Amino acid sequence: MEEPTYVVSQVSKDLERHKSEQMAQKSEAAQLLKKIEKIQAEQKSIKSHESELTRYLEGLGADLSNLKSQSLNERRAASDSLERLQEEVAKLWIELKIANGSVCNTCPEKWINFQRKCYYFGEGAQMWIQAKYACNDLHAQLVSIHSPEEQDFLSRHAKKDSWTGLQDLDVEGEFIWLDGSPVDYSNWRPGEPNNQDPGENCMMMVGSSGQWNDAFCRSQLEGWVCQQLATC
Ligand SMILES: [Ca+2]
Ligand SMILES: [Ca+2]
Repeated sequence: MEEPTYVVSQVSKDLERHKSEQMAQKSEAAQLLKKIEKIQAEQKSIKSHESELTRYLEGLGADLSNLKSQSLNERRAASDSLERLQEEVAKLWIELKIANGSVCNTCPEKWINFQRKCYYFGEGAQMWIQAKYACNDLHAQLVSIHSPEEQDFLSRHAKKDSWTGLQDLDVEGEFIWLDGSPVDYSNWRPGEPNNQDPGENCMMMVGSSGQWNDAFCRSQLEGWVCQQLATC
């Protein structure tokens, strides 16, 4: 049989060892916890970086699409100005030829020349807006009229009720020509323009007389007259 003192000392030793083992485990656990916290913090920081990066990329994308639409608009504006300039040059060229005494009376086939313009007398049921586009398709515009002589020429050639380029679509009662030329002559039928219901905003030349009437733009007339400048 062992001595009691020995047994006590043995148990005490075991207890000490056990305690120190427990402490080691605790410190190991604490270290692990620290590691986990560190990893969690890193994950958090990565996530926040990720969302920052995403925002940055989205910002870049928006900038890029802004730039694209900006440059598209600029290109459009430039091509509009170029077109206007070309028209101006063409007009000036003709002015110059006239000033030099040249006669500008060349018109495309099926067009009729009078003074400085060529006229196309379109036929077939068209609303005003359709007639406008039909002229545009021919690289022309609905006609504008500026003198009794021009009116007389048109009255002789337009046998049907015909759409022209005079309209007060923007401001009621303020008639303007589509080609931007001044309203310096008129040939209204007595009592016109009367803007009858449901609102008459497009001028037609009456076939029988050539006199003017403001008509309902969506009426289908049988005729329409286009103009372009004669070439030299
Ligand atoms: Ca009107
Ligand atoms: Ca009328």
